[in-house]
Amino acid sequence: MDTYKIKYPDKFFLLRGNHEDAKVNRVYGFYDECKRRFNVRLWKTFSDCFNCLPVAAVVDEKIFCMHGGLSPELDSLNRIEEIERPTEIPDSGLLCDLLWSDPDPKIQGWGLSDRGVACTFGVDKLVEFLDKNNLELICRGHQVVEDGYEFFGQRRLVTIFSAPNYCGEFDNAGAFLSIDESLLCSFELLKALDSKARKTVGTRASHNASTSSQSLSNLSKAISKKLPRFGSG
Ligand SMILES: [Mn+2]
Repeated sequence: MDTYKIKYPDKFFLLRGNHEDAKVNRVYGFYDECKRRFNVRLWKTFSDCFNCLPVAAVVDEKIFCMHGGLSPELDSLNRIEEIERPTEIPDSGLLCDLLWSDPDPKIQGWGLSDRGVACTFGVDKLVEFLDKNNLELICRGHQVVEDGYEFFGQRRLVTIFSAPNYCGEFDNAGAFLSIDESLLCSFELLKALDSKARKTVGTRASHNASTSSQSLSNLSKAISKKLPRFGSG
């Protein structure tokens, strides 16, 4: 991914996730992999790079993207521009929430996260924030979802998870979202291997690379042009 950024700096954009943080990836494998394949200095260089990564993006003024989700401290997008970089990810506050929070269909307002860090938010907070800021959709990751993508809150938020069979322990499909110039959204799916196939090839499974688009055309009737619509790709 970093190589793409170097090769196409004006056309390729990476956002920071909660694992782009030395405290976290020291423990969850990235440090060990750097050390095993190269050296600890490389891991430190990556950490410096991660501390500079942007934390959110807006596609065509309508689709708000981040890794985790909303924050009670986020009243407008300007708050994000005030975050100074480079920075580590603090244990609480706006930056922490953007990279760690999750939607929760069972609550209203803000809730405590089972993760023990950041918060959860209900549909009410989602709709309130989007409407106030003239945005249509939040696009985020951070949670394994069975089909690779999953809607929340009347399709005002979508969770996208691109790694099929996450860690070799889940049967989830992977997905990525394509958005065309008219903001027509379509999902490309990476199918999960079933457990039998996974056993045969082991955890370094090469996944069925064929992708298929998912038709979600019923939404496109309701929304006018130049707003995010979900259709067949
Ligand atoms: Mn995450």
